[in-house]
Amino acid sequence: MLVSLKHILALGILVSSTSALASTYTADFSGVNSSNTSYSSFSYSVGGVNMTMTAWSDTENNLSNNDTELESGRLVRYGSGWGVVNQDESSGNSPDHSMDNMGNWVDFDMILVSFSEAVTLTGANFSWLYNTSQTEISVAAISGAVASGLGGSTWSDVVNSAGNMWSDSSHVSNYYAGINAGQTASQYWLVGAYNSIFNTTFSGGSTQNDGIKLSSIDFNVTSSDIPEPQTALIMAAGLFALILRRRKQIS
Ligand SMILES: [Ca+2]
Ligand SMILES: [Ca+2]
Ligand SMILES: [Ca+2]
Ligand SMILES: [Ca+2]
Repeated sequence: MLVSLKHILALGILVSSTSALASTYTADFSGVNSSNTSYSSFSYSVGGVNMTMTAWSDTENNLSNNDTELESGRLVRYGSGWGVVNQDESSGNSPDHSMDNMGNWVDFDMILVSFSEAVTLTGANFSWLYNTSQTEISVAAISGAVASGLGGSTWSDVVNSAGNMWSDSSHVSNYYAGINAGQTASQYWLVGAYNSIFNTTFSGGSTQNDGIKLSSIDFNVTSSDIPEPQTALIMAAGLFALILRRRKQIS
């Protein structure tokens, strides 16, 4: 067996370049066969990453436009996507049973996705849209403290808290919205109907016409288990030393 230094170095470079890539996953909810079933929370798992989803909307206090504090709602399956039925809505009404910002009271529905490890959301797909040309979504990466304190907070509190790691909005085109969170990784993500309070770079969205049903989420995991380039090179050097020693022993 001829193993040259060149081969070992090539192996090292291959390992190091592979390890720099994040693992990409799609949480595809379209296969969840539970149409018209409502949940206070729903757990899902893909590629060893677990996630728990809950629904939130600013519906606390009176039935009015002044009900700005958050309380939990219901996740409801319609067809192959998730809608949100908040405390001021009834499940039979469309588009209220979607994840929306429409209705008598301007309540902004969002889903909190709690992951078992830090991830970076990169996109979301929708199985249904109220409006195919003017739909936007808002997304935020938040700390665990903010996630566990949503009840009684306002969306403004969430955006302005120190635990807001990243937030912005994006257009939905062909039932897909890209999420450009860069390198931001978090265990806790909010995804929901467009709310301009989350805008950072985004502008041009329109509210009170957004209703969506979430069918899948794309995310990256940059695992600490993946060897760093330096580690890979040290491993390659160790392997080279081992082979040299064996060749010496043979000769
Ligand atoms: Ca709703
Ligand atoms: Ca509504
Ligand atoms: Ca409200
Ligand atoms: Ca809109």
